[in-house]
Amino acid sequence: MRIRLVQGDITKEEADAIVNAANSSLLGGGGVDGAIHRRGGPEILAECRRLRASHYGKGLATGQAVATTAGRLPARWVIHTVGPVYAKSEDRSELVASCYRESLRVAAELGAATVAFPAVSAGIYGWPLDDAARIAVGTVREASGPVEEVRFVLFTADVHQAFERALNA
Ligand code: AR6
Repeated sequence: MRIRLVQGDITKEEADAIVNAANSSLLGGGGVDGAIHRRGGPEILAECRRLRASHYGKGLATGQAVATTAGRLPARWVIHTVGPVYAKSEDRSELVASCYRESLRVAAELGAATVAFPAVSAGIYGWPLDDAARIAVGTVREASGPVEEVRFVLFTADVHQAFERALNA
């Protein structure tokens, strides 16, 4: 699996699949989730509602991932995953790793060769950047499967630098 770092807006990324740092409701929110729904249009939310009704009445569990089409986005699919909220009192890093692994598993099922990830849990959910980057890079490095390229699309310079440090470590 080739790993690339990009600083930019994931909603503009031409990848087979882009990953959304969603919440368990699957009904949208702020951050990258808000940007994906805004730019992708109402079809993504309509599909999320259908998924909720058919499979996730209680919400999508933290660490899991599920795909919809990508509406008006240049990608073909959006893979929605739910990262954990950061907590000092408890080590939830395995749940962050699970987001990357499960998203890659869903991507493989879809036949996606290129997958773009944001820094899951590193925004509103409060994860320290270096820690979030280390888990993301470490998990993808250990992953195997048919996905050919993973692109980390980092919105701001500080997150991009944290991922650079993790990649060079
Ligand atoms: N492209 C790429 N990355 C982005 C973009 C974008 N367009 N916009 C923001 N980021 P966050 P979380 C970065 O908060 O911490 C939502 O309300 C952002 O700078 O989007 O997992 C959901 O509904 C940060 O580095 O996700 C959940 O309730 C990274 O994406 C909650 O936030 C993740 O920040 C999830 O929180």
